[in-house]
Amino acid sequence: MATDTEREFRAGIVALGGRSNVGKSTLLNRLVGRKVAIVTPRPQTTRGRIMGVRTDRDAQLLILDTPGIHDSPKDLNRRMVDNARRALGEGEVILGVVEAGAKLDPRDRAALGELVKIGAPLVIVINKVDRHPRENLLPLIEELSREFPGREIVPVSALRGENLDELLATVKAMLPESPALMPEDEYTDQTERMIAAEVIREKIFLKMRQEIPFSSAVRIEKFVEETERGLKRISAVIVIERESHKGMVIGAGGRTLKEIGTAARLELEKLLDARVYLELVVRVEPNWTRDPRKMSELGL
Ligand SMILES: Nc1nc2c(ncn2[C@@H]2O[C@H](COP(=O)(O)OP(=O)(O)O)[C@@H](O)[C@H]2O)c(=O)[nH]1
Ligand SMILES: [Mg+2]
Repeated sequence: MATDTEREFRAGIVALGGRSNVGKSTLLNRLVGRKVAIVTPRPQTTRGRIMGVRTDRDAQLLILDTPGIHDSPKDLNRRMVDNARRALGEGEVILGVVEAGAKLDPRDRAALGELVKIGAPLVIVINKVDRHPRENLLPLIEELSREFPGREIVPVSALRGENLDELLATVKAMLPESPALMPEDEYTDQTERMIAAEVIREKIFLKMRQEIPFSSAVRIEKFVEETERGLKRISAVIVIERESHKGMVIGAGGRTLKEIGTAARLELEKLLDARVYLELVVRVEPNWTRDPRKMSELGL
């Protein structure tokens, strides 16, 4: 019988790929067991590489979330796709996430085609099975196995946490034998500053319409811990591109900005396990989405 010390342990980097909005970030949060990546109903929410860590008795997964691969002439979007490609290149296993449906979405086919080219072992994950009738699943699996022969295909619902055990077993079997790569209690490589900026950005995505979310960013200017009071004081700037957007983000009597701030603060208090004092201001920085230095300073 195998004793604990004989049992093999596996560890490695698992990268999530696929087009925007298929549920990569939701899947990451599920696999980690807590929120490490922001999620919204809108595409292009994720901008950079975000690592979540899952440690089990038999394996440790360093899971990389990536922005969706998409075509766009915009500098900001190109940078997001570059970030995605770089992170995907790190994957020892790639999870190619597609959406369930009666047929394979052509955009998912294209995304999988790109992921195959990277060359790392690829698992195809059919997500959102909860949204579609069961009888659609088999034809979709057949279509995928015809087009991408020899690949493991695992249907899941990231939202409901369905069939993740099968996905985990499949992925673990593909990882190399290795001791843990991160401390066991670590769940992300993001700093609290980064988490704060992302959560504020999520609330902007949820509150604002049109292109405002896509052309805004968040800069944390101050992050002070008052440990003895269990308080974190955060000052953040919402960076937007156009003067005409300023009034919309602030809202009549400052209402919209206040709602963004309150939603962000409440969530941050949970995530950072502390009381949070959040000060938010809006600043116009024309053309930041075209300025490489600004973009990297804003975490892109
Ligand atoms: N019904 C359903 N919705 C999901 C599932 N996974 C993700 N979503 C939703 O799809 C949208 C995009 O999710 P997100 O994780 O941000 O996608 P990403 O752009 O690939 O990272 C959000 O509204 C999620 O709540 C799922 O398994 N079932
Ligand atoms: Mg995402």
